[in-house]
Amino acid sequence: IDNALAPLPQHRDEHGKLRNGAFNSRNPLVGIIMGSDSDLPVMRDAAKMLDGFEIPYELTIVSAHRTPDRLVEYAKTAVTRGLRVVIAGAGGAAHLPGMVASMTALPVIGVPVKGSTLDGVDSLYSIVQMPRGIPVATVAINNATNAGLLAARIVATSIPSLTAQVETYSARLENEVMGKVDRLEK
Ligand code: RP5
Repeated sequence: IDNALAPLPQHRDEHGKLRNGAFNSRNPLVGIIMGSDSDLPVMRDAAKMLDGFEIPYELTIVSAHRTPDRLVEYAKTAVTRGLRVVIAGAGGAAHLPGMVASMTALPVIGVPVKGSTLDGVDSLYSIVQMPRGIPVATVAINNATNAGLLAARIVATSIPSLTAQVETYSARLENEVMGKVDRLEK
């Protein structure tokens, strides 16, 4: 799927590495960000889901409190860089999704990442309890798979072939369950 709206990445350094302001792979439609690399084992499920639908995405670390300037740059350039939706995962006092949502008109999906204490309820409450006016669509704790799926559904609103793929995915789930029902009832 091609993103006609997206500009090319702004710059690479001398080693060919993408640098601040050029967060992406080629013409991504979805931005996947997380507060720390420790969130990656959870957040890579969102990437896997998008890979399955062949939706281009970028994936990087943006910390609301450790790299606040990077957060502002990321959020404020998200629309002009061609993204259609941002998935933001964070743990603890998880303000990353809400802060991104405050600086972009794009839909933001928050993934509460379970930390070593409080079973992820801290992250869930931090993300789901956004005050009036700045929405974050929150998925279940550690459920980056659903975040990827929701992002695919959002992108599909403007790409009909993708809608068919999402429907096929759901049909496959239904078939799996019905196969189990058949075996159980034999
Ligand atoms: C948050 O703090 C991150 O999103 C992560 O879930 C949590 C812990 O980060 P690390 O201490 O592992 O870098 O900002």
